[in-house]
Amino acid sequence: MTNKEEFLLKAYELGIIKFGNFTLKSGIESPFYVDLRPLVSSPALLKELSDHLLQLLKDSHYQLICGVPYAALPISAAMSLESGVPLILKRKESKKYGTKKMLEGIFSEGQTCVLVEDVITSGKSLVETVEEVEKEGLRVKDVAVVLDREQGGTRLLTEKGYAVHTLFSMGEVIDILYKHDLLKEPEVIRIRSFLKEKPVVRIRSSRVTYEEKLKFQAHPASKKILEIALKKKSNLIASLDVNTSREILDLAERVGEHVVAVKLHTDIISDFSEEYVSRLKKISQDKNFLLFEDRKFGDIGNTQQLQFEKGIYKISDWADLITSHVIAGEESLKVFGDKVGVVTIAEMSSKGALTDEHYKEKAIELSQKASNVIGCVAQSELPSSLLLFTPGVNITSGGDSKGQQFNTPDKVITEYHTDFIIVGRGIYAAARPEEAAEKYRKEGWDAYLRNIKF
Ligand code: S5P
Repeated sequence: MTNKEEFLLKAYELGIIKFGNFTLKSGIESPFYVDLRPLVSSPALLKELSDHLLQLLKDSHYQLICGVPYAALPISAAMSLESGVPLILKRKESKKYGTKKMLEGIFSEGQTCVLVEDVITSGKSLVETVEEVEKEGLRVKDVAVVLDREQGGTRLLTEKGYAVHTLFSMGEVIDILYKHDLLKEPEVIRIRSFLKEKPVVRIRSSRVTYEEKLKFQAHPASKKILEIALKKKSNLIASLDVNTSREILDLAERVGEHVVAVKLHTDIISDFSEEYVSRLKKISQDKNFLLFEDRKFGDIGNTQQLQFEKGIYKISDWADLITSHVIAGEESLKVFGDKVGVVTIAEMSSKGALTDEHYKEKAIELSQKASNVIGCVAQSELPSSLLLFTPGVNITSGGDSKGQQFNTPDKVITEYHTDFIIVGRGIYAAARPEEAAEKYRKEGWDAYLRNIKF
């Protein structure tokens, strides 16, 4: 048995590869799942892995080592300790304050840097990382990868002129595990046919289409909003932040045909009544859009439940979607039940918002666990299992005098992969709201189409 084979068997015992049915970040169903993070629990294996990778790079020249966050960070640190080649750290996103640095550590322009990645699939995120490192003035020629899922990534990087050194391909892993009786023949056949049928997941765009998203939605509200989006060719939500029921009903009539949902702040209406609710519901049925109450709940479960079901507004009686903060924890979201689609607030659009990276990560984690959460409000990309709702959208980018920061529809759809743009003043404060809504609908949909074409 080779050293490499021995290493794989020991790593397999740690649980780095699992077989079964898994939904990947991209929404694709995969018969296996690879996660190298358990390796950090075995210093001996981590050291062995770093030796193997350094061996792969023995003919390459490099002055720095950089791991792609997060899984490859301990691997690259071990390689640095073993080889004496200094490490640099790449941030997932540049610091918003202070130095705004993308890379941490000491380096100078023109130095050669090898990139280390745990698993390569389509290669798209790796290409992005390489380009970001190059933007900082470093030269990248070699990329070391522990496992190649054989789904187009190596080819993409090679075509771009990088030398990819992979320790294992998925085919090799299957062979080794089969040889040692750790995989049975039917499983091997299933995996091989998966690798054959889906050789390339997506190499030029990682944007998941609405059709693809629709396939893996479990909640009726997320299914409904995606179905409406496809039917109306719209990813627009109009936020009707006006104070009277007459104005809301009038706006809903005018913009209804262009939108997937109308977002409301019911507590700013001066003349709320049950009659208003039934008229609004009727318009939403006639024009086929959802009612989205932007209540931004943020209390303990018991209070949120009372606010949702009781009082004058009885939100639970009519809202298809609601927003909620996650500040009170997982249990507090359960009180909304499974009928309404909950959209959590992971990141806010206003200047100086406290929803930093750490908060956002926690909010996403919690949202992924909650069965009634269909997506998040955020200003950056989310895992594709959650729908991304982005407010602070206006064709005239800039902001207002109260902290709001605007981005254009094209920017949020292209850069954040936003699923639904939320437009308030851009529509309701326009001279002709129906024309403005049609304009935002078209801009939003065209930007989406541009992004899925490859
Ligand atoms: O972070 C956020 C979250 C929300 S839901 N930033 C926001 O602006 N919103 C809401 O989106 C806000 O309450 C308002 O109803 C709408 C934006 O309106 P606009 O007039 O600024 O487009």
